[in-house]
Amino acid sequence: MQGVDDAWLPDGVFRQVGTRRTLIRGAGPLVDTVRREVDRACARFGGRVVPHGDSDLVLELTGEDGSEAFTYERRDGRTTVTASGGAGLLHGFFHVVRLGAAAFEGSSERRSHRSELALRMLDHWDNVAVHPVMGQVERGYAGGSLFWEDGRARGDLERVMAYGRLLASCGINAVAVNNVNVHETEARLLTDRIAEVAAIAGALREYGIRTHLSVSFAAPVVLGGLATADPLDEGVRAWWAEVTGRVYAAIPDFGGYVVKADSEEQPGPFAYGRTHADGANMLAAALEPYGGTVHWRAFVYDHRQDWRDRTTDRARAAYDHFVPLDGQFASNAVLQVKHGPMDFQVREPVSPLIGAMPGTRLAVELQATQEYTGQQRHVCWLGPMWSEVLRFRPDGTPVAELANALVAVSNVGDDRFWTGHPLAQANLYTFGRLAWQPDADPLEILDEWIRLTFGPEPAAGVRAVMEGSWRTYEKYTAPLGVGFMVQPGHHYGPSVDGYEYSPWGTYHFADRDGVGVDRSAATGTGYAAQYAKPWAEVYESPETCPDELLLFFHHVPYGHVLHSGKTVIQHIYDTHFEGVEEAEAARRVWASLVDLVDAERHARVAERFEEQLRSAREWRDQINSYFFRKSGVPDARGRRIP
Ligand code: GCW
Repeated sequence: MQGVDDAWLPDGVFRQVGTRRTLIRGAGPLVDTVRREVDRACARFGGRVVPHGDSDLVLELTGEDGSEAFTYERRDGRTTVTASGGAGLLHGFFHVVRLGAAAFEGSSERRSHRSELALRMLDHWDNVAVHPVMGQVERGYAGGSLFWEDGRARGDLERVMAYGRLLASCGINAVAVNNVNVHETEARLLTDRIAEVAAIAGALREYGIRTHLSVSFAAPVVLGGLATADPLDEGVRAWWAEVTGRVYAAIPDFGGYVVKADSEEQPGPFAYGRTHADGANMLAAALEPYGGTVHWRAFVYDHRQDWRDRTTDRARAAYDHFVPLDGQFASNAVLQVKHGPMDFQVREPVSPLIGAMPGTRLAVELQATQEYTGQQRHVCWLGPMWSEVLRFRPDGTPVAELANALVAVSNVGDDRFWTGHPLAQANLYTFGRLAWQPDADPLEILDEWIRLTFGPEPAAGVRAVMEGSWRTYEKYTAPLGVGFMVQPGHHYGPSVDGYEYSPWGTYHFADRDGVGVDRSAATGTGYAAQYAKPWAEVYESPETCPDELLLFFHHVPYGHVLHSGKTVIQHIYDTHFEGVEEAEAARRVWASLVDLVDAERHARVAERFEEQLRSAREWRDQINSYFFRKSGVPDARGRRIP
């Protein structure tokens, strides 16, 4: 598409398919999509689609059961993909594309590929109307919305289709098209504006992506004119049933609703003395006849707490609210839990809610949009963090196996590079690939993304810039899992005490003697006891708690010695100096790639690096000065702390 970056699908990636003879068998909308893709590649590179006979590549649909699985094999000089569902054929096609030349060399046994997680979804926090404080995309760092423009769904859906193509090629199969904070205009998407959602759904469907919608729990009152939104009220239930019927009339393969209720001012069942299970189940009942699902978010906490009150702990909230409801949720209600107990910090423990509700379907929510990880001005590849989350075993079983769905808050907008920072595309890609195969090595995914996006020449340099970027970011920002210390409101840049005396429940409690939050059961908020063994014990004591989470779980003196052998205060100084040095080194590597990367992409990243460096130094100096002034302990290495 003119003027828009082709991300990890530049033309060259299709060369191998495009120079060969391909036989396509089967019929259906997604087979048509595959055929279009192959035709396009052949038009560019001189191969052709053959109706029968000799071929290098066979793409065969053997049925239509909706499955996303496919088989792949190479034998006697021919590569064959079969699938029993159109989506499977599409995934198989992109598998061949990703393999490149390797798909047409040697031989490989027939192997079946299927996604670990049935639902791999992006939640867009897009508003239709530009919000006065949050802008069009809440926590968006890539321009305006891809879906909504000038107060309505885009007329030209070519870009949306190109987006669907990118998503399908990395394995994503669902998108929620509006913000979970549902404002007045957006509430209407459910009813009188459903045709706009249907238009977007039509474009995404071309690539096998299902559309979901965030709805307001108060819709029966706000849109329906009812006196109540009580989930047990018959009139309310009938209203939802009827409205949902109309949604499905417009979008037959509609995925379902996403709901943020009783959270940060959004309406919910508490107003009627009902539980979250009552609320979710009402919507589940409305969706059930059509096979839809409600994603009910567990991000429920008191955002008006008194900072003087040391007994309330925001980290405890989701578990305390939801665990007592285990077993009460309908089978098409999915509890959507943020991966950490707080809010997408650069380092958090895995939420203790994950694994604690065996009788409830679970979606784990990640944040691709870099709200707390550099806002797409800093390079911060999140693959290693997400992989750690997915591999974590709360109680023997890894998170990826406990979850039914993996969701990420999208980092995409109408920016020509999709994600503002071109290297942030890797987060989108990594999310899709990890959701498909959660035990994949994230570094292999990164290499794959680099190879597709940049080709071989700059690969080693790009890898050097990106592979450690999350840990680098962690080093120069809030230390040892303590979190926040960001500017209130927009959350960019340092402000150590920015939230310290606020109602948001995100404190670090630094004083002249020490820092951190005591979440032990023995002397603190008891949060550590929300975990099953062994974690409850591991986190309970500063002796066994992993260094990187120490200040999340414990308030310790500055002289406390970490497992690394350093004191907490020296760790703070050292990591902050190192983090900036690492960012400086990454910038130099990027500069050296100038002749190996296309000019515009190179320039955009180079420009972002200037800001990253400025900001990283700001972080280093504020954090180091703050803790030097509080503690009075000098840097053992005598470096200058302003
Ligand atoms: O992290 C916070 C964000 C809010 C967001 C909220 C949520 C959509 O600062 O902007 O609102 O989380 O996840 O609901």
